[in-house]
Order: sequence, then C-alpha cells, then structure tokens
Amino acid sequence: MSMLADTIYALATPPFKSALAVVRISGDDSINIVNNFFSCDLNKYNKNSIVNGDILDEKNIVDNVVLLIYHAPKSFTGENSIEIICHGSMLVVEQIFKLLSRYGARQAKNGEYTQRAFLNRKLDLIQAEAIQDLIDAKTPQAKNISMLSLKGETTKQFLPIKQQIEDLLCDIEVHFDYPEEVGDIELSYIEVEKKIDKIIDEINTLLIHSKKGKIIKDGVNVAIIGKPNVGKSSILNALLDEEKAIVTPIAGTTRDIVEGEINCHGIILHLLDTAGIRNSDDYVENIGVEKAKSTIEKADLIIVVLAADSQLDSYDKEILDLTKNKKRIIVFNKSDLINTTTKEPTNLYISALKKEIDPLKKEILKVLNIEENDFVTPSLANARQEGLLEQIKQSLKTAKSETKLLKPMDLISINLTAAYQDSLQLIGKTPDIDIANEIFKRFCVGK
Ligand SMILES: Nc1nc2c(ncn2[C@@H]2O[C@H](COP(=O)(O)OP(=O)(O)OP(=O)(O)O)[C@@H](O)[C@H]2O)c(=O)[nH]1
Ligand SMILES: [Mg+2]
Repeated sequence: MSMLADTIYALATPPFKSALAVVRISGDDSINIVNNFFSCDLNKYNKNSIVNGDILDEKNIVDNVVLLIYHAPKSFTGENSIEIICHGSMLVVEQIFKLLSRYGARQAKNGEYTQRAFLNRKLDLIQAEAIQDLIDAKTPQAKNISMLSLKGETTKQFLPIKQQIEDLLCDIEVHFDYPEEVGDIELSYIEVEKKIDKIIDEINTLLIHSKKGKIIKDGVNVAIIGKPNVGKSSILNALLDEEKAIVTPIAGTTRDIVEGEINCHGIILHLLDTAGIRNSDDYVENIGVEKAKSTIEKADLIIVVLAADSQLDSYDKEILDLTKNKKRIIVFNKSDLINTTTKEPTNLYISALKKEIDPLKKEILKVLNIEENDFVTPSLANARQEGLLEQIKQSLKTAKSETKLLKPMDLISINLTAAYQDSLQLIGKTPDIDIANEIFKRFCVGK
C-alpha cells in the first residue's frame, strides 16, 4: 500500500556510456506499466523476482534486460518497484524512458525515491538524510558514520531524549490535570528540575558528537595566516606535498587565496593560503591583505605562522591580536635557521623548507580533538539536526528556569511541549501530534 499513486522513473546510474545502466521505477502501477512493453507476462511473479527478457517497442526489441521486481512493501520505497538493468547506452535509456511515459509513468524529481521511502515509513528523516551524506562522503570515515545513521544508530541515540521529554510532560499533565488519579504521589518542582537537567546533559553530549561528526563529514577550513615571507605558502605546499603556491624570497608574493585539500588521518582539511598581512603601497597586495583578514573570520581553524629566526614585530602582534578569539595554532617556521638550544620547549617548531611539518599535523588533530572513537560514534551532524537539538535544549533551559522560579506547571509544560515537538520534527514525525493521546494511552486516565 503506498500513499502516492503516480509511478515515477529515473536513471539510477550516471548518464554516460557504460557497460550497464539501471532505470528505477516506483509506484503502485510499476509492474503493470512495464508489463505493457515486456516480452513475458510479469503478473505471474507475485514474489520479489529477477527476470530476464526483452523490452519491446511494438515489435522492435529495444534491449535485452534484467528486471528486478519488488512487491510492496518489500522495496526501498515501500511501493511496487522495478529496476531495469539494461545496456549502458543512453539511446537505450531514452527509449525505455519514452515507453515508460507512454504508459503513464513520469520522471522522478530530486530525492523523490527517498521521500517516498520516508513517507511509507521505510526510513525516518535522519536515515533519509544519511543517504545523501553517504553519497557525498569523501573519506571512508565519513562514509562509515553516514552508514551508522542509515542503519538507524543515530536515531537510537536520540530516541531516549524524546522519550524522557514525553514522560516528563505526561507526568506533569497527569499530576496537575487529573490529581485524583495519582492520589497523593507528589511531583515536586525539584524533581521536575532534576529530570530536565538530566535531559539537558544528554543533549549536551549529543551536541559534542554533532560537532565532531560535522568535522568528520565535512572537514574543516584551515587558514594559514601571517606577515609576508614567514613561509605560509611553503607550509601549504609541504602539507599538500605539491608545489601549488608560488614561493619566492620576495615579501608579498601571495595575493589571492590559494586553496588545497588534504586528508589528514581521516579528516579533510580545506587549506587556505593567504597574502602576508602588512601595510603596503601596492593596490593589488592590499586587496590580498583584506582577503586574508576576512578569511580569518570564515575559517574554522587558523594557523598563525611566525618566523623562528626573528623577534616578533608589530605585524606579528597585530596578527596575534586579530586571531585571538579564534581556534588557532601558533607555529614557528624556519626552525632550520635557529640553534636547537635556543628553542622554547613550549613552542611548536617546523621547517617547511625541509618538509618537517609533522608536528603541525599532529597539533591540528589535537586541536580538533577527534579521537578514534569519534569515527564510530553516531552523530546528528547536519545543520537541521544540530539546529533542532539546540532549539530543544533552549526550550528545556527556559522550562528549567521557570521551574526554579516555581512558575505554574502549565506554563512550564508549554516549553516542554515545544521541546517535544522539535524532537518529533528531528526524526521527521508530524510535530502536531496530540500529547493528550499519549497520556490517555499510558495512564488510562479516561477510563
Ligand atoms: N630556511 C627556511 N626558509 C624557508 C622556510 N619556509 C619558507 N622559507 C623561505 O622563505 C621565503 C618565503 O616563503 P613563502 O612560502 O613564499 O612565504 P609566504 O609567507 O607565503 O610569503 P608571502 O606570500 O609573501 O606572504 C622563501 O624564500 C622560502 O623558501 C623554512 O622552513 N626554512
Ligand atoms: Mg605566500
């Protein structure tokens, strides 16, 4: 049984010449529609089946194909579905598309298969979102955590939170609306506050996982910042292991932002090499300096580069000041130019020239605070999910402060209800569910 009657089709493989292509069809009528142009009768397969035969346009054979036939609800979308595995010629695919629309199917819109799977309750919203993440993943680690979400592990982490909010809300309603039903069991403000606190604690843990999950999934923007000639571009090149940016002894070499990407132990670093920050008479260089300054604002992490072989000057100090509120690493480059005995034990030294940059890589990982365990921890790691988590936390915090002030319980439950509705929205359930139904189901107050 499906909720949407019309039948959709789309190419599931890339639209290029290849050995094979897969056309997916989904909707109640899928099997009937394909039956109109297939060489044998598909009605005789009442279980999920694999069938070999010809696609026919009148008497002409379009292609010899394999059909994967799925009967609702045992399919990805929960509807009747067919996958046609044909030869990977775009001409064949086009002819199959024409036949499909001739017999009443229509081209699918973006994400429509997953949407149907969601509407037919084959997936919750967190799982549906994980499919795109899985496809977009750039590292095996990012792919793994998307897979955890797809398998429902992330939802499992969140459900206890939703449950506790629901329980608390029900407790409050029952105690204050139907006091005769619960007798003299008191629900105290202190108890309510304790329960809210526990939920907030658990949300905080999930929010930490969210931040780390986002780093594993999307990587981080790392800006290399410093005055001219300290070796920023050399550091970029050493990290990339490629001569990407121009390096010269002339101060003010880099003007535009030079970008590169590396996979640093499973985390994608989007590196941004910038113009050396100083006051210059050069019109173009000044534009570069402005770009460097705005990059400081946008980056997730700043590498402030200082020269190990010279004293800090006013530019270095300005740069340290510009970056003081950002997550940053201060690194002394050109360590090959100084004597080992003059090194400060607390400073981080590297030599981009000698490609001795491992201490910097290690420090980046340390600052990002990603541990082995984080690569296998499910997380609510996209903006929607994280935003809703924050919103739930906010409502709970308001409810908590009202509890402290001994405000009327029905006022407190307004914020708890908001938190509850957001938690439903997080997993993609309709947020306007009637909480009273839940209460009656559990406590049988109505009987
Ligand atoms: N001895 C030594 N020289 C280095 C090191 N790193 C860079 N240099 C030299 O320092 C000079 C400037 O290097 P760049 O990488 O262009 O410096 P930058 O900070 O990008 O300079 P701008 O683009 O002008 O801001 C070049 O001559 C490099 O070869 C290092 O670790 N040791
Ligand atoms: Mg440079």
